[in-house]
Amino acid sequence: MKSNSTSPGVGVSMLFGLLLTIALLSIFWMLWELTGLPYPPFEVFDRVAQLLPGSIITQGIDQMVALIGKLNLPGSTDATAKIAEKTAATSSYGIFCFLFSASFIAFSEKIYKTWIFHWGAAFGFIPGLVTCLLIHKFSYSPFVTYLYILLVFVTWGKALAWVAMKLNSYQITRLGFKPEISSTRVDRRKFIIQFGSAVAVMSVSGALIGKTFGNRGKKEYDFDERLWSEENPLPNAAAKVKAAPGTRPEYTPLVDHYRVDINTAPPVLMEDTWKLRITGLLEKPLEYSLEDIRKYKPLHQFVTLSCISNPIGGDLTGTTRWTGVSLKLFIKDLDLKPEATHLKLFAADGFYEIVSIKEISDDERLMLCYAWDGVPLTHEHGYPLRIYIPNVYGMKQPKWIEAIEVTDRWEEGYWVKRGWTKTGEMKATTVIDAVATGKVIRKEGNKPLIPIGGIAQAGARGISKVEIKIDNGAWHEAQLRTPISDTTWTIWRYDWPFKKGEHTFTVRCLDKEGNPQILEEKPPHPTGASGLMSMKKRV
Ligand SMILES: Nc1nc2c(c(=O)[nH]1)N[C@H]1C(S)=C(S)[C@@H](COP(=O)(O)O)O[C@H]1N2
Ligand SMILES: [Mo]
Repeated sequence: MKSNSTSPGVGVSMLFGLLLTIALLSIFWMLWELTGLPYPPFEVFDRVAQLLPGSIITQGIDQMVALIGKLNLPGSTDATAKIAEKTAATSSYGIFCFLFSASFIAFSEKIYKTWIFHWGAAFGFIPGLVTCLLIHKFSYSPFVTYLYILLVFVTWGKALAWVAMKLNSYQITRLGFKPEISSTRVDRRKFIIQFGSAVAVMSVSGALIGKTFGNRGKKEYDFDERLWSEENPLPNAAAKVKAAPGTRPEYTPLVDHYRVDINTAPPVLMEDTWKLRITGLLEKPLEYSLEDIRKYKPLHQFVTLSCISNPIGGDLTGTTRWTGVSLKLFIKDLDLKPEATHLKLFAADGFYEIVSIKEISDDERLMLCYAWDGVPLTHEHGYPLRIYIPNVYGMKQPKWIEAIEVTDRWEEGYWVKRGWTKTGEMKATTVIDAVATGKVIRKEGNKPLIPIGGIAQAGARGISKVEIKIDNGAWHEAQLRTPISDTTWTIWRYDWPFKKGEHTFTVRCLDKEGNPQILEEKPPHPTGASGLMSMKKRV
């Protein structure tokens, strides 16, 4: 049969490839919002990032944090980084699907003359399979998840075939795959407009439906209990030294706590199906529900958590009240074998870390934590269970823990394996949050003073001294506010008898063990940023 169809050219193929890709992604997006089924671009992006060598990822993170700092974008570093990740994930996955669908359409006339719907289904199956192989976080069972993805992709492949057929002006028969030239040639322009509008309507309404009805398996945690901080004063409420105006809140509002992890979208675990499985060197494997863990005497601790990627003066640090069970108490019930020395904690996103049992026995503060600020952890922050380890950066402290293996050896954790510090001990840092030029203090007969203030922290070592230098003058000791606890940051202030003009302010601190802050300027990789914060301001 001689074909007198006009096979779709490159431009038309690209246009339809794009439209079909938009349609595909908007269906995935909507169903993700509605049900919590995976949105493949995020999952594949995260998995590929995990499989790449650590150095590339580390550089990527460093550069992203640095770039966000430089661009001075509104909003917090972590939120901006997540938006950048989402955009990168969706566009790279989109490009893959686009190349795939556009080439299918472009070559449809030559290759897929017969059985085009079967070809389409087979073509859809391939990216579907690749996606399934890369997905590793499951809010539903793997079977349901794979079935869903393959189904969507096979249907998409058939839609590809249908479009190719229309564009080739093939006749659509009842069987649907007969490559005869239709007597009525498809008016391409009309088809483009119709199809384009259909996709536009579909993706806009899909996004709206998702936003309106979506709970993504309880994405946003609706706090049905009151936050602890709304009902209770902080333990140091009566402390004499008050923060200088403009200092960050001493207790971070829960919604503002920074978020850092390897997931574009956090794993969504459900209390009904979640269990903490404990295996390895114990008399017999055990399983705990969240309720079982909540039965232990709760331990409440005020904690400042910091990310090792936080540059000096950055916002990847926050303070809240953590509630959980002391690991020292918890492991008493595990019947550990005598040779047991370490716990390997596994998280739902593929993250893992190793904690020594000696450390647990020596320090009751290490805990498995299920609540922040009096309410269950949010999905972003590790629901249902995370660990707290004093004095180390967040990189050592898994969220979304679902299994513990009792072992007899130390191992490298997720980030250690990727070239970061083995110990992750927090470095002492001092930050200037405010030079409150608008809040001059005038006391009768005295020089007017400008309050300057910020935070200093040294993990669980505490801060014994903060000093500030203006221009090249002497170091002045700042006043320290009693911290909320031994494991939080300390607020400092210095009321400065100012001189007008432009000045440079530099701060440093001493931890309670007497170690001065490290002066050498270093980037976060591989052991955490060091150096003094310096800032210029016109007064
Ligand atoms: N499962 C899991 N836990 C994790 C991470 C992660 O990627 N996956 N990131 C860690 C890092 S690097 C930090 S800084 C803290 C941040 O905790 P937050 O997001 O609750 O502030 O979580 C830690 N725990
Ligand atoms: Mo981190």
